[in-house]
Amino acid sequence: MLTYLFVTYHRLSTLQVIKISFADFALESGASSSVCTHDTVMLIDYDTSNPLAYCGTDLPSDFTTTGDMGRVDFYSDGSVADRGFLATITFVDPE
Ligand SMILES: [Ca+2]
Repeated sequence: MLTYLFVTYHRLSTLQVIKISFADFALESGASSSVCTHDTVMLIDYDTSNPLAYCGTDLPSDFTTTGDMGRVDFYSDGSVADRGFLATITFVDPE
């Protein structure tokens, strides 16, 4: 069974951007360290076209959107589950 979770963050009526910080991260690794073919977290900045994909156990760097919209996608396939992830979402002034 595949599991999908999509969470969209949209900060209304403000000039702030969205910051996503990971405190814990452990997802099933992909076929190689650079390709996530199984369980994946994707971080999407709506103002750019390059989503970032993460799997394995390396903690992703802090992610800050360009504008006021961002999305976290989580995909999990039907076998091998690891611990998952813990992230904090905050709204911050752009740098
Ligand atoms: Ca899996």
